[in-house]
Amino acid sequence: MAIVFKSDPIRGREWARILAERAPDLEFRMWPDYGDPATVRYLVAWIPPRDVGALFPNLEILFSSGAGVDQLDLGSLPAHVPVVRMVEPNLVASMAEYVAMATLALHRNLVDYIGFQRAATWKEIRVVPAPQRRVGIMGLGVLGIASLERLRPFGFPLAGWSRSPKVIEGVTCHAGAAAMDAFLAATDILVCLLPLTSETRGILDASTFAALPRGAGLVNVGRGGHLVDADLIAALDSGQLSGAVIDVVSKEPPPADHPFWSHPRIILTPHVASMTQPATACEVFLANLRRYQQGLPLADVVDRSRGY
Ligand code: NDP
Ligand code: OXD
Repeated sequence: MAIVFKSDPIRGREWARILAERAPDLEFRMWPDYGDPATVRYLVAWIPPRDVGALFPNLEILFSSGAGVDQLDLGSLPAHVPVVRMVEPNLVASMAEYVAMATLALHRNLVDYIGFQRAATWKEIRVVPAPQRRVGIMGLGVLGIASLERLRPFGFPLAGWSRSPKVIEGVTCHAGAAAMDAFLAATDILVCLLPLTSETRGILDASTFAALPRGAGLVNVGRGGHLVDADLIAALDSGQLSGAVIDVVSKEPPPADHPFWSHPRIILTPHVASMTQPATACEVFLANLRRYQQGLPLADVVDRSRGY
């Protein structure tokens, strides 16, 4: 039974070592050395090969090596092959940690203080108590909920927005397009943790920014395609937004002349909010595979009709 790994090769070598110990029945092959394609049953990939169904005619499951699946062209994948996304404890924990870091950076005016330091200016900004800073998360999935839990001890009023209604203790939950403006109007720091779909592409645009209170902050850890870059720059330059922490951009890395590199009110990180860790990813992968091999339903299967 062969599994092909087509993602970061450094972490792939760790997968190979762990699976050799834990699952000797699986023959691990690293892309592009996939051997006899007819023997490949499972594929772990960030971007699968083109025409994967023709290349691996006996493929049974495609595992995304990340939590997001927008990088897969879901429509082009064989309809009978389930797509499983990566939900593993370290990936979830590191996202919650990053969201807490970014929220605190905006809350405690780090964007301003970095500028003041560069200008050798000793200047204080009055501290806003956390109970007066409302944090709203778009996307109440695995990562959105974990991030809210991590933020809870700081005392921010917390809110969230999702497609279907949710009840989360201590979080004001809004659902659906009709509720978006009310959610935004009561959000001082907006965090995007949505999947990128045809419904959410470009959702962080001028109209969304205009619906936020003046001076709000933005954290985008979803995907670059959620954000209309020029609208962010305009909102920052006009003061409608006071700062942004951006982890994902449409083209990664962005070109040298991209305004995010040098904008004084943007903190940019290179898509590192969260990372799949081989040890815990292998555990989750194996548990899921063993369930499947026993005829039980797979966990974390992507709903292709929703796109996430
Ligand atoms: P989930 O699938 O668990 O949750 C997605 C959430 O978004 C759900 O609450 C869903 O609503 C909501 N949603 C989807 N579409 C809409 C819509 N049209 N309107 C309102 N809400 C919507 O995803 P995860 O939490 O696991 O991951 C979220 C995203 O985070 C990933 O897709 C990926 O893009 C990004 N990510 C970024 C990383 C980074 O390092 N920067 C790392 C990992 C992931 P409902 O609950 O009603 O279905
Ligand atoms: C993911 C990512 O989706 O790293 O897991 O972006």
